Amino acid sequence: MKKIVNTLCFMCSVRCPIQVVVENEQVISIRGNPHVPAMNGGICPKAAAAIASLNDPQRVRYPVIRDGERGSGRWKRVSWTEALDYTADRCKDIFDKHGARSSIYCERANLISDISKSFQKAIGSPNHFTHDTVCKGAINTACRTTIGYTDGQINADWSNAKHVVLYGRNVFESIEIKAMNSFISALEKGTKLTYIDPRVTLTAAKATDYKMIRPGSDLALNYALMHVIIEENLYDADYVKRWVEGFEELCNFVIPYTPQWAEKETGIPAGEIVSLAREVSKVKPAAVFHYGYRGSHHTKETYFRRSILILNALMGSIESKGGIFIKKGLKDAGYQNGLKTFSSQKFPEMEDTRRFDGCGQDKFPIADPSHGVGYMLPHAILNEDPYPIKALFAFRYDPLLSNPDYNTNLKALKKLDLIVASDVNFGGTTALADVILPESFFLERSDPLQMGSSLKPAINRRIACVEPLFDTKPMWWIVKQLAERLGAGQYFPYETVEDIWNYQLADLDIKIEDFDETGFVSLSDKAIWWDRNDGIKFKTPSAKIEVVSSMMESHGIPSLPPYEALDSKPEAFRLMCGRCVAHTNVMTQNNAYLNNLVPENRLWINDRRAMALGIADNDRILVESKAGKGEMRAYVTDMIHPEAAFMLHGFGHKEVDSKRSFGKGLPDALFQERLHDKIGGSPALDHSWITVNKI
Ligand SMILES: Nc1nc2c(c(=O)[nH]1)N[C@H]1C(S)=C(S)[C@@H](COP(=O)(O)OP(=O)(O)OC[C@H]3O[C@@H](n4cnc5c(=O)[nH]c(N)nc54)[C@H](O)[C@@H]3O)O[C@H]1N2
Ligand SMILES: Nc1nc2c(c(=O)[nH]1)N[C@H]1C(S)=C(S)[C@@H](COP(=O)(O)OP(=O)(O)OC[C@H]3O[C@@H](n4cnc5c(=O)[nH]c(N)nc54)[C@H](O)[C@@H]3O)O[C@H]1N2
Ligand code: SF4
Ligand SMILES: [Mo]
Repeated sequence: MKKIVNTLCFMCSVRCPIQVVVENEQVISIRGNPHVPAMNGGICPKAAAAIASLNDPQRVRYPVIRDGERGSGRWKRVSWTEALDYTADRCKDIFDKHGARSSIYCERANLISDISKSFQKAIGSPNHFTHDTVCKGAINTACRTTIGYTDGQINADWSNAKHVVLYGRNVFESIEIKAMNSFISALEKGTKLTYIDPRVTLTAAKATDYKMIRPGSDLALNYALMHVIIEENLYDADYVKRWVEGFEELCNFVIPYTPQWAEKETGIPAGEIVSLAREVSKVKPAAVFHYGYRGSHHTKETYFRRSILILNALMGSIESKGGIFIKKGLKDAGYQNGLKTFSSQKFPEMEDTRRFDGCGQDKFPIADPSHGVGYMLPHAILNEDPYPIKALFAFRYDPLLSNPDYNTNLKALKKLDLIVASDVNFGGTTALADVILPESFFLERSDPLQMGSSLKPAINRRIACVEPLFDTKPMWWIVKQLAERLGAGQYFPYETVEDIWNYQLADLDIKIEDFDETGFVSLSDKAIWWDRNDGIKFKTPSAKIEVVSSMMESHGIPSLPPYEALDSKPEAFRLMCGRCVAHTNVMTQNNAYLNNLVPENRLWINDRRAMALGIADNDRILVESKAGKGEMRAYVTDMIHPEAAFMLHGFGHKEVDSKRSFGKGLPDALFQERLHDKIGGSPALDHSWITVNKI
């Protein structure tokens, strides 16, 4: 029997709407959900390879308890009851001695995050963080301090922009299908793309103009762009007058940052900086300086991301067609209520509300507690600061490989009394766990509904396409089972996913059957824009775009500190990391198809510098930094700035159960020092220096 299921992908965190064809209980093919025009029926290679992950015998197929040294790959198969009882008993012992606060729950933010946050609140621990903190913590902080929204609450109007400037936002390899499709059609209609990256990526190859910037110097470029825009009166004066707080301070601040000054710091000729400022200004407000995701993670990153938002403010492009828009939700679409959440229930008072990471508290006063500061995990464990951390729930998140400084992460994880992992694969941290509670693969499970805020908001549904192939369970079930055993089951008032859906929809006139035809319920046919003359609801204290941020200043953090020149080390390389089109972060390297496409990572180094070091393409090299050393292969190319080196993130897996990816390449985390953005707390993953030698 054949059936067609509209659901949501989870081969990466973008969660594209997909359509799955199932025949005789087997997934036959996957394509973009045709009911969503921007998907254009397309998916990326990783989604196509989901079928290989689904059927993979190397998945975590049933609950296991560790039966040897951490990481030895020796496991005892157990029933769900045994695994859950064991986990709860170990937790009770630990909580009796150290309190529930000694546990940390980390996860890749996803459709059950509302339930997992409720779990920590229900058991009495303030410690929860999501992958967002290591992905874009500084961007989030920049957005909240400048416009009062998080980066997740804004997006670029890719299809209507006339000029887009991307700083290492490698859209054509580090993919979001809907954005990419919209952008491709805009490019075909003549939209200009300026791409800035020390490395020539696929996006660079598609750009109208590409600038090979010196690594880490984007902030200098932006200050010079502002200098030109202000000096030549290229900004949108009406918009700035209405919406920008601190413009006068900005004008004074950028005086010294001339294009000639920036040329020395960035390597981009002054004349090119002037013409970029003029070119983009011509199409304002249909201009996007994209705030990015990952490129250029340095210790001053919050300032760099704020500078991007300020450039948009000068262009008048925030909440303008072809610019950046604020996502709209149920209330904007005329509904009285939102989706009902579990985390808004009343939970017992906590004995101690100090978080392990000091997020929103002493250490990172203005970082976002709903994301946390995951960077602090090894510090808190190793130094017992602010108190002993004994148990970790690593659910869909891999702190071993997804935090800088692999060796320190490993030491910290080994110090824990209990690691509970929930994964679909044997990942880096999962392989070190005491107990693994395997989740069903996304094609095998239904999840809570997703609010899809956007210009045209919708609610989306993931629904199971096939029955679980192995003895696995959805996370919302696992969490409830653990909560019940820890005496907190009452906060999870559901038995089935239908109960969860009905709970979420309780205050809305929407039925679950409404999702059956397309997989989503559209809440508005028309794009919802606020009036840019008077109706933009910025959420800062001044209700404006704050160049001088009251949130920062009130915590003694300067909004516009003088630029500090980058250090340089002629004998070393600045290590940058990133993704390729064939893999997702650290999770797909063992996928049979994707492993075949890109089996290992090599270190990109500039050809002239390689020649000086006697290194030829594909030679084995020794790479060293303050954090670690290892051997890998060189990729010698003229497509990278001489001061930079680059490696793909996600390789160097040492999990014995993941046989295809075992020992292939090295983790970027091995070389990344424990450095971070001082304000937002996200790791400065592109800041470390490495040396390279031929073996
Ligand atoms: N195929 C694929 N797509 C993905 C993902 C995936 O894993 N695989 N992951 C998703 C996720 S979680 C994210 S966060 C996004 C990431 O999306 P991007 O941020 O676009 O992705 P990265 O591949 O990390 O690219 C970072 C780029 O920044 C460049 N860079 C490094 N230092 C500097 C610098 O100082 N200045 C400038 N201008 N550039 C610099 C690097 O050379 C690299 O090309 O992609 C999403 N999409
Ligand atoms: N060194 C270094 N660190 C980084 C980055 C980097 O470039 N370099 N990039 C940062 C970025 S942008 C991000 S977004 C984060 C991502 O960090 P992570 O969230 O840790 O990475 P992922 O690869 O997305 O997935 C983590 C784990 O989730 C598991 N998983 C996947 N699907 C499921 C599922 O359906 N259920 C369950 N239970 N588990 C599942 C995977 O098998 C994997 O073990 O890492 C950040 N950290
Ligand atoms: S970008 Fe690819 S892997 Fe990620 S959700 Fe979309 S289709 Fe799936
Ligand atoms: Mo990310």
